[in-house]
Amino acid sequence: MAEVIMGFFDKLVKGLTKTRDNMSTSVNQVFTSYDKIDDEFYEDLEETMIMSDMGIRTTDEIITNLKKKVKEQHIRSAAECKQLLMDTIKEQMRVNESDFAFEDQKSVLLMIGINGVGKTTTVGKLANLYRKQGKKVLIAAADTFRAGAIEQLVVWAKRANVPIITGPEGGDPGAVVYDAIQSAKARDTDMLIIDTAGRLHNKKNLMKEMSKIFKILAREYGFAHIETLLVL
Ligand SMILES: Nc1nc2c(ncn2[C@@H]2O[C@H](COP(=O)(O)OP(=O)(O)O)[C@@H](O)[C@H]2O)c(=O)[nH]1
Ligand SMILES: [Mg+2]
Repeated sequence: MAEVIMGFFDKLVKGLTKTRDNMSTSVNQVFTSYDKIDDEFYEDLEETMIMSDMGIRTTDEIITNLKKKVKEQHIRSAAECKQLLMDTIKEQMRVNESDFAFEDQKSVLLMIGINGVGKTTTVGKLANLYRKQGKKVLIAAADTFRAGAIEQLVVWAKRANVPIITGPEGGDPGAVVYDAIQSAKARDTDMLIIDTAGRLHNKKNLMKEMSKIFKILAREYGFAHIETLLVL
């Protein structure tokens, strides 16, 4: 049983390498440290989940749902509560069918996230996936900031057999997006995938650049659905 549970937590945070070990070990520790379910147990669990980067709001929702279930099902031992927690987290993570509706209409995928998280790689993989599904895909290399970023994306575009719009290194990403939109219209593109430079929210000029990209998209390509993908 312990193995199954560990396996579940491992799967849950797969990819979040930093979180994975921390989360599965520490959450399991909470369950083994308490016999009874009391306020202290919930507090400890909540704290552990927040410390594992589950996010305060998500943790709060999960704990609230968990408490409700524990009450309804008259659960008393912490061990029994563990399965309930897993079920609750699973429910919380369920993705709605409508969340992927953008795949069936003219869409823009805007890849954002900090440096080195895998934005460019994801652009390449998604481009390949959608092209294989028979969609007309176009890539825009709007990361003009990092040296080598454009060439890296050109390689991915070639591999995926998808056209790409680039601009000069150090150039205006807004201009690349503008060109890409014109090209997408001319080609009747289904999926325009925009790679952007990694940025932190506290870098003012890079955030300004992002709002400019949004403005251009709204003005020039207003009929397309814009899906922002935050790569973590
Ligand atoms: N292990 C692993 N490495 C990845 C993954 N995605 C990207 N990488 C690697 O992480 C590094 C940064 O990826 P990149 O796509 O350039 O990140 P970006 O800066 O966000 O565009 C590269 O060396 C990639 O090969 C992934 O899913 N798993
Ligand atoms: Mg990149």
